[in-house]
Amino acid sequence: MVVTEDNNIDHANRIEREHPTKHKERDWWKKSVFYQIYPRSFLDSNADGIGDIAGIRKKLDYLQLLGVDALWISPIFPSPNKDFGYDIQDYCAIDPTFGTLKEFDGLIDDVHKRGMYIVMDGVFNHTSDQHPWFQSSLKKEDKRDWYIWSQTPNNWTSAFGGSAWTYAPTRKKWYLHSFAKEQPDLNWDNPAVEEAILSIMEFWYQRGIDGFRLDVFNCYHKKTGLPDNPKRWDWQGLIGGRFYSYINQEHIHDRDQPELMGCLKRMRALADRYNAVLIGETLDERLRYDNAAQYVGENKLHLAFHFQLLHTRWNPIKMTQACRELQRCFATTWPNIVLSNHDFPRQSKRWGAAEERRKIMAFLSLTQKGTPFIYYGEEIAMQESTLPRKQILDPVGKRFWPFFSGRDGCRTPMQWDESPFGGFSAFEPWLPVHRDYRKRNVALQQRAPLSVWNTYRTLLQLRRQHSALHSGDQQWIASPSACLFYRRKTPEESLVCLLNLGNQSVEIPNVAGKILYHTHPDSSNLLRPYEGIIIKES
Ligand code: TEU
Ligand code: CA
Repeated sequence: MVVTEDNNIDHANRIEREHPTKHKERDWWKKSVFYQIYPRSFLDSNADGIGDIAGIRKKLDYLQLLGVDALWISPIFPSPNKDFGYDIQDYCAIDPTFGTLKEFDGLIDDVHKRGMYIVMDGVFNHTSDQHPWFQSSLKKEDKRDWYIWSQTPNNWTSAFGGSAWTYAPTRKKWYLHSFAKEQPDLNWDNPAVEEAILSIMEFWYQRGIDGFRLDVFNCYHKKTGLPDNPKRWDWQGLIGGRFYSYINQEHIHDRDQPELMGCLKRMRALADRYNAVLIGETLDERLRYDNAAQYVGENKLHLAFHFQLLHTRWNPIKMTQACRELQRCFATTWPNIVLSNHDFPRQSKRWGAAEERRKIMAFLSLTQKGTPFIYYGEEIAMQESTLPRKQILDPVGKRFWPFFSGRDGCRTPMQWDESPFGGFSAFEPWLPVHRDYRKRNVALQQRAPLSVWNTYRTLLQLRRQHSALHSGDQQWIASPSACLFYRRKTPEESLVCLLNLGNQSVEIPNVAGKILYHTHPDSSNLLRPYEGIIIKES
């Protein structure tokens, strides 16, 4: 366990800090726009090439100016970094690379002073193999039943490729890991595990955080008896060999077990005491988002990621369908709109370099009903990096290159300005800054009125000013297939949003009212390719 003096400070200072729920409005998470920070890559304050908490604190003015409301910070807990923080060694401390607990308390306060919120990454399906719990389990000490051990491995496969089982000679048994072998799965059927995790969550709630993003929460429980998963044929399993072994079975026994509902209920009850939000990430290679939707609602999660749109290639018909599907899945709860994160190639790679596509997608994500998530760097349309093999750090990329070169490409340092290393650090960063940083950076885009950055900023301001955009219902209006037309409505106001993802101009429907916003610099009688318009109905 990595413990610094600061991490050891007694909790007296937190008592003097604001009561954790004081600043919060009910349902704050519905109105908020979240911004995901990958902390290693946001801003390095001490020139070691790795982003840190002090760096985030320096950029809070920036985030406030951009106009986001809440931050989700990828893991900052002590970690051997086999999966860059998603392998946690101590849940109640801060990795010294990122700073100290005291600095993190300072970050919480700074965020709250600005009327913003902060959410941590809860990686509770598995720990690091260096976590004292696993070390104790390995030695068959008191935590012996905290992980999943078996005399013989079954056929389950790891999401990172190959068998999900690794042999531990000390116990003469195999342990389960749904991801890397350094990420053993906790045994959630053991009530002591749930109790420990809940108290960790409370530790952070008491320090003032506003919620958790729950990493692969649908993997927590496993079917009793650990039966084999049925085989499934998927042609993609032929490409990339072992990596894709994961998709060649039906994951019916290693995920989505009924015990999960009880667990979520208890997690929610705790979160409610702090008016904290729970945002779940489901693991599902088949992208069945009605599956994610079942975990959202009363006694369950507030939000669950819906990655269908993110996984759709640039095809206006499929993309508009994905939006309808999203609204349908969460019609009685609340949708979440996510276009990028730290696991998938950036939009520029998936959807082409044209900036007008970034702008229309910003429009789509910030004007529909739901809670939007913006991944750092997308507000300047950062490009995906392609790294040579020897620079690949992501374990998935290392293992499966050249079939899959991993996730480093979307995790490169934030491009702040044109100074060396993009203003991210005074020292060579842990991953190289994308070579276009002199042409693409925050400073330049802030000065260019029609930049992607200014499009985000304007839309974020509008969203704040208009309750219909952040809280209204969404009603579909008939539209050509490459377009989405919808009305956002509260008792006070009604806004009609029109957007065209296609490459043909279409007629603008007859709406009585005045234009509140349009993505294009000039107006036209037609809705042009990649154009978005908001009309305030009279
Ligand atoms: O991700 C879940 C996950 O398995 C995929 O998104 C993953 O990136 C893919 O299978 C491999 O390409 C979560 C985290 O977001 C991810 O960063 C972690 O690596 C993973 O869980 C394990 O904690
Ligand atoms: Ca640093």
